[in-house]
Amino acid sequence: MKTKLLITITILLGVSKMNSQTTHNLDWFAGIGQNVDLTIDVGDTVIWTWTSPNHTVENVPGNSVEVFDSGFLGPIGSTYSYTFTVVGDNDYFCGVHGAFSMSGTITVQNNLGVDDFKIDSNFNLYPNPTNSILSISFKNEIPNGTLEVYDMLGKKALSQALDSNKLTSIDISNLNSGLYLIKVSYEGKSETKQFLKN
Ligand SMILES: [Cu+2]
Repeated sequence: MKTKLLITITILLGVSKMNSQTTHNLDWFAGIGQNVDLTIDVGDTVIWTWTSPNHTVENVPGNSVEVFDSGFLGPIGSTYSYTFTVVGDNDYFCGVHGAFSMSGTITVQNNLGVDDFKIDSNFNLYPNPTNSILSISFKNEIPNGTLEVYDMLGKKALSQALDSNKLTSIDISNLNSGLYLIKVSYEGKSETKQFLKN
């Protein structure tokens, strides 16, 4: 059911291919810093590639919903691959160089399609696709909240405060063409939809 919905909506949006499972690549080297962060969907795979020698990739015990450990790998060009299957945050670091030099967080979210296309959705986007102003209309008044736009790699592209109007809009003219997610958060809830920037 979910797959059919996704396929239908993908065709409607004129996108020829959208994999539900994505592979994300990260370079992994001494001194990369403490913000080697990614936001991914359940079922996505992250591949770390050693671009300097001698590291591990391992979860921070107690600050990670999954347990993973590459073990020590020496040579440049070594890779470690892990597929995330649980929603939540995973802090991780290099056990050789330490968290100060090499660490980050993999945030795992629900797949698209679970909440995005539910019938009792509280907001609508139009026009979609668009290349400049995306309007967002709500069924009910929105007290206070935020509106965030993410690209398909999970990188935040825009964010804006929501006011208490039923209708708001966001200027997306500076975004590159492609698929994006818009996440609306209010009263401790959030809802995500897709739009196409053309
Ligand atoms: Cu290291």
